[in-house]
Amino acid sequence: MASSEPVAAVDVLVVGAGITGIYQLHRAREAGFSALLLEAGGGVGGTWFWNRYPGARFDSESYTYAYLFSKELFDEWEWQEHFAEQPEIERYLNHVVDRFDLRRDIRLDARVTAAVWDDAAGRWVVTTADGAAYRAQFLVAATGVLSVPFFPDVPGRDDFAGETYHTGLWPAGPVEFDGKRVAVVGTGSSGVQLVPIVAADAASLTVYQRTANWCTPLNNAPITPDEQTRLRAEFEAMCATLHTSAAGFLHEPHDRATFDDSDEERRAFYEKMWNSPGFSKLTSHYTDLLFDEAANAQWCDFLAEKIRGIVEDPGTAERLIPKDHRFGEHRPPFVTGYFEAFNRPNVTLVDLKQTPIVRVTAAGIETADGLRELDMIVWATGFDFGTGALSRMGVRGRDGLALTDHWADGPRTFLGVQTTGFPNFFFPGGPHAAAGNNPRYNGDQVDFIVDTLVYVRDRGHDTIEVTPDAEKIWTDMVDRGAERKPSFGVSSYYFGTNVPGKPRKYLLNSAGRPKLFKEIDRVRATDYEAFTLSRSE
Ligand code: NA7
Repeated sequence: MASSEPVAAVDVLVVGAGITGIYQLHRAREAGFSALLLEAGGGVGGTWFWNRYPGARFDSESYTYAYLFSKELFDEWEWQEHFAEQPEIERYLNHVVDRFDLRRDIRLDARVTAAVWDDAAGRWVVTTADGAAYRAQFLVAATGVLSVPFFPDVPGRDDFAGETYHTGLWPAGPVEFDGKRVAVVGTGSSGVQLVPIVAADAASLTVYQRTANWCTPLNNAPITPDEQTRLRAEFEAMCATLHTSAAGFLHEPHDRATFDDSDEERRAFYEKMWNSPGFSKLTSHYTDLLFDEAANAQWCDFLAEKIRGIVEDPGTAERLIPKDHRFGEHRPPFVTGYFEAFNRPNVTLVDLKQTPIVRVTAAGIETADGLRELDMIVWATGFDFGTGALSRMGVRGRDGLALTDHWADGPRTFLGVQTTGFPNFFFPGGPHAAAGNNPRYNGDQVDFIVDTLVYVRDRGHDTIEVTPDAEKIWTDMVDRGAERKPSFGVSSYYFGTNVPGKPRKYLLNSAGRPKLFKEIDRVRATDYEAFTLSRSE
């Protein structure tokens, strides 16, 4: 359809049917706005729609990642495991969409290709790939931070004659590994989740690792009937913790530093950490883990010893032990049977620092030590994090300003929700959001945005736009905070350094969720002085 006539005109247009966009649609409708959601995929779920590779699962506890806005919803959905797998997550998100009758306001297979602010009309004009146009007073891009898969620029990548996949674009149909010679390139969170599953079926699996990661056990388990009962009984207390915790988890923070304990006590504590679930290895660890090099090194030594204890081949074990960064400098992956997979006779680790990829050929991958013939290559090579989706959406604000030009040196935001020159445009869960359990702080941003839309409406305004000063203060705060060392994720995709040519800028909020809370409170207390509000006469 090529049309200048909008197919729909709404108060709030949401882009993206991931966990944030679904919540945004629900909240906007509840607040009395007409709303519509455009989603590029053929189903809802966002990250949990596209990342359907075998082994994809939460690294946050299922019930802490789930929506908390409805006790009824919480009561009726029984998560099967503490860390749910992708199919259950996708079922859950579909259930939410149906449960709250959201599907009638969701358009699937609607990829946004342009979003242009019409200043005279005070409306956004949003176009999808099929040429359909939509008009909206407010545009909310809930397009995610891990939604644009990154393929490395390896010579000959398209020449490969076998099957090719990316973990972040996994097909809905079955992918058979049985009897095949499979390569997995990349050992971030996605690659290390996939490896044990491929290893169990494939004739051979070659894992191409550029950087070893500090992987620790996820320690997943089914949720027992007793635990299900307790979760429901303690719902209010759980919400109180999740709504206020700095990282959005239930884990109890520890009150001791590494060298407060004797060697023996420390050893026992490390064992406890090794056996504890998911992110508690960061959030419940010694208080100085990320701030004291010697403390961090003690934990890394313990982890290296664990890896050596699991992986039978000493050379492979050494290659799997990170030598170039400390624990927490990369986002730590959590694993189930990852190190054990390397004890299988069909699994080989290739260290790309020793033998880099030369090219991909029709037959397989050629590294500095020769060609390995393959039937399948899986690129587990990550994403254009943070700004990837927003910079591909053709966003133009006041006076035709392109978002990509405004952000040429990295994102500029206030609270990670608005940017100057783009009136009535919001992007919850985008760059400069806090780090931790995503739905919690993305949900904080959605709640703030809905309150803001209500504020604009109730005071008879038409537009709201963050001032250049407020944008600068927040952006400078993020950039300065990220240079303090050691900080979380200092050498990782959090800085965009995995994508050639991308400016090195911190893409999360270095001050975390408490700062977001504080600044939202300040916005309210100062009657939105960080924003310019206007009405058309
Ligand atoms: P990540 O964590 O960005 O991991 C990508 C992996 O791909 C990582 O091991 C990279 O090595 C590797 N990579 C990237 N480019 C290349 C090239 N050119 N050659 C070889 N290897 C390469 O993405 P994931 O999908 O695993 O996880 C993303 C997030 O999803 C994760 O943090 C969770 O939040 C869920 P590198 O480390 O750059 O040397």
